[in-house]
Amino acid sequence: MEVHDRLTAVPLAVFNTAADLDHAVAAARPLLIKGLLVRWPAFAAGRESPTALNRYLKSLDRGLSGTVMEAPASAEGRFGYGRDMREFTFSKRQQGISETLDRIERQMGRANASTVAIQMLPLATHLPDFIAQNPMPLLPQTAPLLWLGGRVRTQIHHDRDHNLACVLAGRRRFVLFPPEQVANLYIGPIDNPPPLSIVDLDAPDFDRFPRFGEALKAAQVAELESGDAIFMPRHWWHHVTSLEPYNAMVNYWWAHNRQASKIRTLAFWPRSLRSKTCRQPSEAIGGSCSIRTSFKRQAVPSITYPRICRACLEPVVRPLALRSSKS
Ligand SMILES: O=C(O)CCC(=O)C(=O)O
Repeated sequence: MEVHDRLTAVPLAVFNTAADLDHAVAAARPLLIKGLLVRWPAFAAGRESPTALNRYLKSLDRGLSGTVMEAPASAEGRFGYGRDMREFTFSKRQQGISETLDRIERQMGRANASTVAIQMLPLATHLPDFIAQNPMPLLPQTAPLLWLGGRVRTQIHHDRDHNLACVLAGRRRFVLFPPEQVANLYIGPIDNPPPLSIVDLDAPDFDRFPRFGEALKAAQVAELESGDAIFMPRHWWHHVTSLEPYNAMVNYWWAHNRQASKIRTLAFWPRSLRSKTCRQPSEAIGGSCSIRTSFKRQAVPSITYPRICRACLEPVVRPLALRSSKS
């Protein structure tokens, strides 16, 4: 039995109006919405074949290059930290969208192929006609982003906005953890965004990461087929597995109030740092900080943050530093 087989399912919901989505936001609980996209031409093309969806997307391409991620075959689709937590398993390059779609299709089923993916591509700039042809009445003011690629495994992370993620082709498994599970997820360096968990969800090492078992007790899972969508409230941690050789999704990120969202995000980090202590508080403000993690007792090497992202962390680190210098 695999780890995700033991998890609680994300509850099902029917969304007809923007008000339904507002209720979900207020409840701050994830929901699975089946068949939300069935009227979209992009869904019909995705149902037909990868070639048909690629053909449709290429017909909308305005010729701008976009960010393309690529991980070597040895990473087995895992988009996360490399050996050194300052590096990732994947690289990023600017490339043409149509040529990348062709490349992703060519990689399907090829032995020892690297995993190529378009992630977070703003459709408003790159394929603007997609938006009118595939409208999302639940979020009429929000522009979607495109995620398309092979069997990608996106490591556990969180985002600061609410998310409506909609599968156009293939299948995607989402494993979600409530925000407060941060203490059990073993998050890596926060100055290397987005901070990711260092635990491999597919093969967790419970000797190194004993508290991850607690996180799994609170986790929820949903497997989306083409046409399905998932609502993820902001700050919910998530791991996403693209399950087919070709997978496509659009997502909508939104926050009702950007400023409030930023403040909430800043207020969030002290909770995750609560059980960590700054060894050199004065340096924490200046730029270099070594934060002893709470994992130390479990014989996990402490994570060193070599360069704190000062602008985003100062409001968080300064109170910790002051508290620590008084004691
Ligand atoms: O689909 C993926 O691989 C990642 C998606 C994701 O992280 C998101 O929608 O926030």
